[in-house]
Amino acid sequence: SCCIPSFAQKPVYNELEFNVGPYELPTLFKKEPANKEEMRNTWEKKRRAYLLKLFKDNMYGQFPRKPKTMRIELQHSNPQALQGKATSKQVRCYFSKADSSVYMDVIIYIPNHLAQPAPVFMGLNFKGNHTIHNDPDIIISKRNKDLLLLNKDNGKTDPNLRGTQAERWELEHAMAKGYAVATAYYGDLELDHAEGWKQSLRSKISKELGLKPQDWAALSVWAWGLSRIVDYLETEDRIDASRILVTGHSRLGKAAIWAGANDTRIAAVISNNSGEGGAALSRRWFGETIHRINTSFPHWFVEKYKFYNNRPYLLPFDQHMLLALVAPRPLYVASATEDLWADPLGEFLSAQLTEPIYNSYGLRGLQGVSFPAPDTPVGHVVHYHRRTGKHNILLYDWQQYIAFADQYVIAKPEG
Ligand code: GTR
Repeated sequence: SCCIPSFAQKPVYNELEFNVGPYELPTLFKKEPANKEEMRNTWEKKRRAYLLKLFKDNMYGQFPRKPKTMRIELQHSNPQALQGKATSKQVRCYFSKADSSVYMDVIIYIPNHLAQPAPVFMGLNFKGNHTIHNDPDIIISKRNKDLLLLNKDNGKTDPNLRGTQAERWELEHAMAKGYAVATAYYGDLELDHAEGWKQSLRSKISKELGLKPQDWAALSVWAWGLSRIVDYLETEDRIDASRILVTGHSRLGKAAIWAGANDTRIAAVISNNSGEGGAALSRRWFGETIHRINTSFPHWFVEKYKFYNNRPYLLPFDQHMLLALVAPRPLYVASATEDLWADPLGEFLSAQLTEPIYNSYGLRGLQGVSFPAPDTPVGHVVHYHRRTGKHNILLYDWQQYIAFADQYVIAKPEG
């Protein structure tokens, strides 16, 4: 038709604002509610569940319940970890009674100086628990070795190096600020390659959960794992389970948002450089595109999502609607200046477009804010920043997330 841009002719990757062209986003509601009260009502009673279903059916796949036979076993604990500043605990979550190979190892650090239960940052890690710090107590992930042996890690995995991802976790900083940190290796849930699902819990326990392996996809499996970490955190006396923040970088940021959308026990969502398939608008043809992501990572989304490769305009949603599923809980979206692949402007606009839903709860997000200069956090219950530098999660990012958590998750003020 006259108004539908011909996406088929567009490059599968674009870094020129000029090439974005016009696009029209679907609206949060089919029929604009008459007032805030009606909006909030419709959102809670109908629209939210409907959108969640659309995201499941067309993009991420199903998000099953907790397995009935899940059990948690303590593997190791150290009350004097990190030079006495924290207590560490390592637990193994078994998901199936019948198959003991289906498990996820969770490590948690809880600050020792707190008189009350700790709020907690929870997120998956890329390379194994032993890479988040050089703490010699951390059990080395065996599955991470599997990935190396399979030669499917693109040279990124070194199972022998402790602490190689420490700058992405900043444990000491979190402890000093009074936050616990909980993480698990995402490969425990599903190894990140096209055939990973065959060895993963997707092929082993889908049936127990009433699904077929192809009813969900890797991002849903990772997100579901985050919900299982929540199950564990709810059993920890020294954790304040009403203050669980989910965080994630890049593909794990996509998983973090999807977990937060599904699991309302999660008190706040932090998306670090999640980009395409995460916070960034899909119709805005900038950086990575649906076509490109489905080609490089065919296992991340359900088969049906490939239909939208060159037809994002036919999607019944866009990613601002995913972010809106986090409302009214605090939401932080962050980009990096050199990370054009993740489309910083598309991430900002998407976060800003959640505003009507937050407003209907009497809260303020990114209303009236323009795309900020680098290293300038903006907003209220919805926050945004664009760190100077590359695609990564660094101390600067953590500092902003912790300040945000202090203000909106601990103090919980209005708007
Ligand atoms: C890229 C992918 C992005 C992002 C990133 C990451 O290759 O295209 O969508 O997920 O990987 O996870 O670091």
